[in-house]
Formats: sequence, structure tokens, C-alpha cells
Amino acid sequence: MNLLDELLPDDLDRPLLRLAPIGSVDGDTLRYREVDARARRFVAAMAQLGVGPGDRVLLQVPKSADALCVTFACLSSRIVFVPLNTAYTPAEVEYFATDSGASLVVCAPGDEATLADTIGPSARVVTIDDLSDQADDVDPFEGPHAPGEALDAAAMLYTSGTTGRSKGAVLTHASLLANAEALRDVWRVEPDDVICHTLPVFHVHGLFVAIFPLMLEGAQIRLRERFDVDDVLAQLPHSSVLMGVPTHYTRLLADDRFERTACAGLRLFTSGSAPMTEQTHHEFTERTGRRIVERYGMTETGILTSNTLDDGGQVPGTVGHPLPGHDVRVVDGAVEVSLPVPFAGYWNQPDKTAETLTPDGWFRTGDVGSLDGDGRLTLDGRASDMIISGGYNVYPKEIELVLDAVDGVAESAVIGVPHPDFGEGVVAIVVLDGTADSDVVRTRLESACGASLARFKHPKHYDFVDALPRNAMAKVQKNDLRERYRSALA
Ligand code: MLC
Ligand code: AMP
Repeated sequence: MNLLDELLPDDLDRPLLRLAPIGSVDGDTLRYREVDARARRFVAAMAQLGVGPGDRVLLQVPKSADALCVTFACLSSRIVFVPLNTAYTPAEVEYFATDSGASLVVCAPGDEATLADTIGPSARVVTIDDLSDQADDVDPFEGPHAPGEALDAAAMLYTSGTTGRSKGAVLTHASLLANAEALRDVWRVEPDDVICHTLPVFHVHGLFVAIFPLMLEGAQIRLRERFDVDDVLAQLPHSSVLMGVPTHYTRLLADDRFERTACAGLRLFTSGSAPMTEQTHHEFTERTGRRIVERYGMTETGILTSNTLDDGGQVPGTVGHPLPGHDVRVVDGAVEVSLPVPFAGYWNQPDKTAETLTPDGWFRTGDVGSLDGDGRLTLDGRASDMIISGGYNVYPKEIELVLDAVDGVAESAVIGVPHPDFGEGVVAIVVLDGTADSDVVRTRLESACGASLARFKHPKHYDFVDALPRNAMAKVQKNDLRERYRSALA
């Protein structure tokens, strides 16, 4: 089985990608056949570079049709693709390259020299533009999409799960297909659907959830380079589906033009990756007369639950029912799930993989929640201190390690507090070492973060204190800190 075969419709002449510059609705169209043909050129180009089945390819590239075609090329030839946030620094990318044992890194133009220098000789670094030029010149691969086991790795996405250093979550051809089919059914995807696609294509939300269920029906994707309110308002009259993180919806609601008429042609709005407040749900409904279908998922598992399109199926504050083939239970507040295709595990980390499973084989999500009498799930938070900022996960420990290594810092605590745009934002509380000067240390902290962490992880506020609050076990009381700094980013 090859996932790409399953994703391509019988009628390859249907349009797949609608391309247009930001702010415009007119541009090129790529049909399914053309996307497949382009992917076949990338298969041949990567083969020329010595990359083939089972190899890992890192992709840190701006969103584009070619970026997606490289992804499809990897699926087609059973290369395991590893998409990376474009905000990651070379130091972060080096970790992913080493951990995954990648043989090729495809990067943005201009990044190649620094990345090649940082990563060293273990992987070849090539820009997406050079790879595209090479693809223009090769004879495309003509054979069938490489067959193989349904449980072969298709992609690897780095996530820290509930704790610790980033781990590569291995996703299989079968698990991605099962999730796409379940979402297609629950969201009643139709061949005529057109999604206004504004999400980044390096996380499961933009890469899988907002693309694969549509492809299964031969539907269309208006591929937007990034999320921009004016641009979304221009695309809406030409779209039937919008999927976003809560920040997208709060930004749209901040614009008066986002109202009933603007939304008239859409049949489905979904939200996920971070909690949406009931207030945003209600404001959305008041303004547009419509409801947002909120769903819940994780990188390791794909989407797990969703509100439905039935009358009364959308309940603000809940994330809905388990998808077909999925089951959810709550044990002492902990949300555990059973999946149609089990999680394949973290790359080279059997111990960490084992920790995700209960003795009877359910996956521990690390989320805390409750089920109502109808089997609907409500999330109440997370067991860990993980911060979700604008839909990106931020792990306090990773930032504390960077801050603690700065000259003049005795220790630090990183927390998430309410942020008007991103839902949660990062705040650092720092204890100075001896008589260090806070202004000098702040500059050092900012430059240390700049050197090693993607910008969305940087603290948006620093405070300097004499000591961190600790309990009897000497553990830092982050709940106290979250309370104390509640308004720091208001
Ligand atoms: C950008 N910035 C952020 C940020 N995004 N800071 C905190 N949190 C974020 N999410 C910072 C930048 O570092 C920069 O800082 C400034 O904001 C402007 O950057 P930008 O790139 O212009 O921002 P913008 O384009 O406005 O991006 C905001 C956003 C983006 C909301 C559109 O973050 C986004 O696309 N989020 C979607 C995340 C997502 O796809 N999650 C899915 C995960 S999958 P400075 O300091 O330079 O000004 C998953 C599973 C599931 O969770 O269930 O789906
Ligand atoms: P990731 O590791 O990026 O896949 O993030 C997964 C986490 O995002 C989940 O464990 C949840 O904590 C959170 N999440 C996803 N969807 C929702 C949602 N609708 N509401 C609240 N949290 C969510």
C-alpha cells in the first residue's frame, strides 16, 4: 500500500492546488495529475542525490506548491519526510538532522551555507530552488508509487510529547490514511469543497488534517502562503472550508468585515491545536450566524475527537466525540485513547514509546479532561507545564536550560500566561546570581535565546526576583507563578 495512491482520485484531471499571491484570488491551477507528475520529478531528483526508500529527508522550506510536491515525492518513494518549523534556528535543525540520521536537508534559499556549516558532512544540504531546478531537468520517475507495508513510516514529526527533548513521532502510511478517512467522514468532505488553506505545512494540522481528507474526495486547496486577515477575507467567497487555530479566529473577529455575508459561502469552519474559549465560540456565532466545529488531536495520534455537523453537534467548550474507529476514556482525569492504527512510536526511543502506553495498550495523551453522559470530551488542561502559543507547543524546560546557562543567572522558571493574540505567551522569571545587573543579564538572555531558540519560544516578558516559590519538596510552584503573572502580557 502507498498512501499517495489512496490520496489521488480516479479523475486526475480535477484541480488540486489553486495558487495566487497573497491578496489575490487569481493564479495558476495545478491538477492532481500535474502534482503527481511534479512529485515524480522530485523522486528522480532525490534519487540523483542518492536518496531513496527509508532515508530521512528534512524539509525546512517556505510554504509552496513545490514544498508539497516534495512531500508527495517522499510518500511516493517511501522516503521518510521530516517537516520542520521555518522558525527553527540552525542549532535546532542540527539536532533534528543528527537525531533522525537525515541524509538530505532541503532548506530555504539563503540558509544553505549556515545549515551546511552547522550540520556538517552527515547530511547533504540543498535549497528548494536548486532541487526544483534539478527536478525541471531530470526524466521523471515513471513507475508505480513504491509499494510496501501499510505500517511503514511515512513521516516523522518532532514533538516533545509531554516532557523532555524533542522526539521524532513516526507516522505510518496506514495511520495517516485512517485519520484522513475518519475526518473526511465526520466533516462530510465533498468533491466540490475548496479549503482556504492558511496553516503552515510543517505540523499535522496544516500538513495532514487540512489536506488529506480533501484529497480523498478530489477536492481543492487554495494554498495561501501564510495567514493574513485581508487575504483570508479575499479568499472566503471562493472557499467552502476554513480550518484554523484559535488565534486565526480571534484575528478575523477583530476585523468588522468578518461577518455573515463574508462567511455566506462556507459550509465548514474548524478549530484546533489549542483551546478555543467559549467567548470566542459565542462571538463567532453572534457575528456570523455560524458555529465553529472544534476538534482535538496530537502529533502522535492525529485527530482524536471532533464536534459533528449534526444539529446540536457543536457544543462550545467541548472537543466532541471520538472519531470513528477511535475510543476515549478518562482515568483519574487523564485522557487516554485507543486508535484504529496504533502509534508507531518515537524514532529510536523504545523506552519513551513504552511510557506513552498504559498496561492495556491505550495511548496516554498527557491531557486532562472529562467525558459527559453523551460521551463528549471536555479538556481541562494538561498534566505537564507545556505552553501552547498560537498553536505552537513550547516546552518550558527547553527554555529554562538556555536561560540557566547565561552568565549572571542563578535559576529561572518559564511559564505560559494569557496572551490576547496567541492565547498563551511565554514569560520568564529569573533569579540573578549574586550582584549581577538585571539590564545586562536581560540583554544576555535575549541574545542566548536568539542564538538557539525559534522566536516564537522567546519569552515575551522577563521578571527578576530574589527567589522562586517552592513547595516542601523544593519543586518550583508554577501554579503560583502563573497566578502572579496572569496579567503580565495582557
Ligand atoms: C509568531 N510569533 C509567535 C507565534 N507566531 N509568538 C508566539 N507564538 C506564536 N505562535 C512571533 C514571531 O516570533 C514574531 O516575533 C512575531 O510573532 C511575528 O511573527 P509572524 O511570523 O509574522 O507571525 P504571524 O504570521 O502573525 O503568525 C502567527 C500565527 C502562527 C498564529 C499565524 O503562529 C501560526 O500559523 N500558528 C499555527 C500553528 C499551527 O499550525 N499549529 C498546529 C500544530 S499541530 P517578533 O519577536 O519577531 O516580533 C497540533 C495538533 C493538532 O497541535 O491538534 O492540530
Ligand atoms: P502537538 O504535540 O503539537 O500535537 O499538540 C497536541 C496538544 O495540543 C494536545 O495534547 C492538546 O494539549 C492540544 N490541543 C489540540 N487540540 C486542542 C483543542 N481543541 N483544545 C485544547 N487543546 C488542544
